[in-house]
Amino acid sequence: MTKVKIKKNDLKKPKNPILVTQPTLPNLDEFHASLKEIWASKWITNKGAFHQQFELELAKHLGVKYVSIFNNATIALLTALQALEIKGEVITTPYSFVATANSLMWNNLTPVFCDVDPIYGNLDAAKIENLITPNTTAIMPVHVYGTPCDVIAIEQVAKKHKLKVIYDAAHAFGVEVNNNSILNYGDLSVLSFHATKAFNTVEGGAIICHDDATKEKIDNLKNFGITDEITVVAPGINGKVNELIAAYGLLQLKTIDSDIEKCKTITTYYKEHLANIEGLKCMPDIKNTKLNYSYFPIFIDEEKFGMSRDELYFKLKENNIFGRRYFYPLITDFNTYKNFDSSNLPIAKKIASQVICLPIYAGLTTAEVNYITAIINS
Ligand code: T4K
Repeated sequence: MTKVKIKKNDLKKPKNPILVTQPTLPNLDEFHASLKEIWASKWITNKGAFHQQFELELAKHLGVKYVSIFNNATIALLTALQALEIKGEVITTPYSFVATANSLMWNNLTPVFCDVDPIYGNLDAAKIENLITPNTTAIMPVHVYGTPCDVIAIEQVAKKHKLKVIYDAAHAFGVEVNNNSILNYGDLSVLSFHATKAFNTVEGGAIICHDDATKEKIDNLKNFGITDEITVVAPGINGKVNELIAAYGLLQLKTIDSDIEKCKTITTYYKEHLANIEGLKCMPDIKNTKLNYSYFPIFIDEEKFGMSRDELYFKLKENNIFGRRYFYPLITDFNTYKNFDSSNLPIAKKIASQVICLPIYAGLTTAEVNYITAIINS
């Protein structure tokens, strides 16, 4: 095996910490111009002009029919479940951010945790059917790191058992398979626009749906369930987005494509410079798929690598590199979820013990990526 050659200069410790991610912010002058408009109109929230324009432009950009923007993805997930009137048990993944399972608990639903595939960490579609009971009503998979789930296999099992599918697509902004948005699969998909995501509106999220009746229902639910001045049709929530954030989001659409391109270049660089390291695996490329490259997970096999995942994680920290162990611990390892069955999750347990997400964001410099890979190689 040929390892990458390290030059002495590559190992020079940077002055500032290299964080796992860093948001791109819109041009401040342009944002200021939008703020001036908002100040003049005095319309600052509740479906203003920027809000409406942002939803339309997002739908166009993503190649989907309907977008309902939210103040964050967690509230959007709660609302998605409420909109489809999901009851009983929902099959989901333990290998995700805790918000996925929390959204089920907030709706008094029972999460049933299914194991994941060993390469990409997504819900293993072949293992869903075994977990279906008469109380199962839905599946909530996650396109973890923005890698598409096996949407066709999930659709087949859902159709067969008349289950709804709600994708937690928090990581999947702009992801496409065969030139079709991944958000067009399932009954609903939920995006996150948190500061740490590929596309950010500081905090934010969206539900993607495929018909106008569902869009209207979701819009009502995010506005307390109010349909007109004297009517409340359901115990909705406040999931609204204000005009400042909608204006910020509109500007973000200008730079998202070039940001994704930059992250793609960094991914290629990482893959080249971390190839041929015994016991370190990167995620393989996937054919006909457009990713957003907002995460770069590596998986450490302690025996072959000669160091445990945690040893490497802390070694990187000592060297000013702040990767993150997304998604460790597994959701089922949190105290809140200790009572749910986790006996059949060997793959999820294994990858959660091996993963480190390395820093990746549009502003990460070649010198920084060089330094990170040199430290790992050394
Ligand atoms: N479903 C999934 C699968 C998710 O991953 C998430 C969120 C959700 C649902 C829920 O979406 P939201 O309701 O949040 O829209 C972060 C995020 O807070 C969270 O949104 C995200 N997933 C999760 C994977 O990661 P932390 O605890 O890692 O964030 P924090 O504050 O440690 O930030 C990480 C790094 O990002 C920092 O080291 C530096 C950088 N950073 C962060 C912020 C907030 C910045 O440079 N600037 C910033 O403003 O949870």
